[in-house]
Amino acid sequence: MSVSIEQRFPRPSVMGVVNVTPDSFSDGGVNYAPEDAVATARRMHAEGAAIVDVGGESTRPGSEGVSVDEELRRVEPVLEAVGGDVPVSIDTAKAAVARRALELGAELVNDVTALRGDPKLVGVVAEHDAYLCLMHMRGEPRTMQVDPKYDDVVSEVAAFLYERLRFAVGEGVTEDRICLDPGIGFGKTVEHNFELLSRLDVIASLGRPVLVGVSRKSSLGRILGDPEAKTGPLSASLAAAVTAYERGATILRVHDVKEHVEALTVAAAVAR
Ligand code: HH2
Repeated sequence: MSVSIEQRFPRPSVMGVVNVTPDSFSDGGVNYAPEDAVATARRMHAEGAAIVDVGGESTRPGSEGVSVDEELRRVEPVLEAVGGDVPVSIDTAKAAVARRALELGAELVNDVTALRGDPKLVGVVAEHDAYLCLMHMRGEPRTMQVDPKYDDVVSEVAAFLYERLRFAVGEGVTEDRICLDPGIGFGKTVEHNFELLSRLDVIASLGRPVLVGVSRKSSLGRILGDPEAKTGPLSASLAAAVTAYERGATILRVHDVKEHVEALTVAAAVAR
């Protein structure tokens, strides 16, 4: 019997971010060398991360993609070194990268394209019975922040996630392996992002666990008064994570694991 994603990740669980990239918006380059990424992954696990999300392609606004070979070159040595002792998720939209990661012990595939990027990815997830995160993104990273518009961002994101959930299940992924993510910062203004966080219960009412990645995102810096901010500080990230948890988030994707585990432990004690 496989373990459902709800059982595997009790509310709240922390996902640590390890970007094996030279250009991520949030931690650009600090984990680009495999030995640094491995050390970060081990530290995050020791600090209480339920899983560590390893990615080899930046999706920051304006970024271009990287090739399969380059993405594999970045993530493979990290997965080889930690696979087995640190629970790992692979942040990729590419079937070949996901397949290799799952062979090396990854448990979850985190696809920011919600299975629209590579038609072969859904089959890889189904075949390995992996956990899957489906995220909402409007457009693609290169252009997504160019004047995003919605009539009602929350109902449009919810409808999209519901459609992608039905697609994944129709293609053979077990429903209880799937979580959903509103995609904070992916084709959204500051107002859209805060409305999604504020009405996260609508996304949670789709019946699947909700993952939220708001850590260090530019909307946090902008709400604090800098209209040009590219990132947001830790204090703001913690407030956003705790309030997302209170509105139904299960998994919080974060860069500062220790601080988020501490904040969420307190929030959970209050919620109980
Ligand atoms: N955000 C980023 C990347 N992957 N995956 C999910 N499920 N949800 C998110 O909100 C999310 C994500 C962007 O953050 P980061 O990894 O720090 O930066 P970059 O894409 O520049 O590597």
